[in-house]
Amino acid sequence: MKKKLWMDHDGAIDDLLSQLLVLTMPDVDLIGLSITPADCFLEPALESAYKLLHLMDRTEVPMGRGESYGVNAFPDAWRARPECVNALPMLINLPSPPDPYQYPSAPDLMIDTLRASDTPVTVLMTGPCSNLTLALERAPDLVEKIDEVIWMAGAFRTQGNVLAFQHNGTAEWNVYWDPVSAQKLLTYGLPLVFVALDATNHVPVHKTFLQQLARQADHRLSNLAGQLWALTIDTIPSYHYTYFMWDMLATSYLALPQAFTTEAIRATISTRPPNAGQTRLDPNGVPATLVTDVDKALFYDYLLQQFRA
Ligand code: AGV
Ligand code: CA
Repeated sequence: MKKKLWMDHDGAIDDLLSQLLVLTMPDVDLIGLSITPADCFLEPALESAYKLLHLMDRTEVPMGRGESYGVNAFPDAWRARPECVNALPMLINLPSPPDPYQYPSAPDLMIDTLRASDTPVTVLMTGPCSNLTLALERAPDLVEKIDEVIWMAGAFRTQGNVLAFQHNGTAEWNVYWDPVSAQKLLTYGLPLVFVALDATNHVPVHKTFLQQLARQADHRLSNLAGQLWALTIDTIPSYHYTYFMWDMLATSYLALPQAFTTEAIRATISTRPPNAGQTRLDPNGVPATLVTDVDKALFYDYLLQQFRA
């Protein structure tokens, strides 16, 4: 039986690539998609997400729009990237979505869709968790409808990637955007897998991979994926701005769990300066699973294989 999946992403380049990857997975049934306006502006990101559904013949997948805005905004230059995506040759002539304001609110759509499911649903989040936390606050019965939550978030035994005033650099962006929702999410006791910087630091988007992808560019998904990653190359030089396979790693966990090493942890999340959004190991914290490593060769090969579909 196919694994039912709800995906919530925040429209960055690797979020869109992750959506594409999900749509290549034969054993995954995407039953809903919501967009959080965190690492994206909402309207162009809804357009990108819709165009990718169109490209993969899946426009029947219901989409929800995130209406909650986090505490700590992402840089505008990152948020604007879906505008470039929508102008790519493979996407520019695809139909635009209906009026973005006609999309239902993400938490409401999530509640209706999960309640209507006869089997538990896996939730994949590649951005902040605000939509899921809002849905759970409005409908605590959803806990029974959720099989597992896979979340690209956190930095446990490594430094974070936020560089901001009032902050000491310990947090990862997806948690930092809305630390209060993240902390609340822990209280629901859901099976929660953190794909944190601890693991994603092992998988940068390196040029050798992009060269391999380019060699198979006669497959249209490889061509598109190569174009999408090329839009991130301006961020490469310094450590802080290396582009990693953040969301792609979390997404691959759905299909390749055997390639991942995990550890049972207990976690807490700070909600205040100077370490708002820091995820910490804490013996008195909430049980969760932390991905600590991945078989890198298997992972990169898997991406190349899926984009030959
Ligand atoms: O912290 C990683 C998260 C992932 O979900 N995002 C990017 C991925 O989608 C935030 C982020 C950190 N550094 C970035 C980010 C960068 N250099 N450009 C864009 N987004
Ligand atoms: Ca993201």
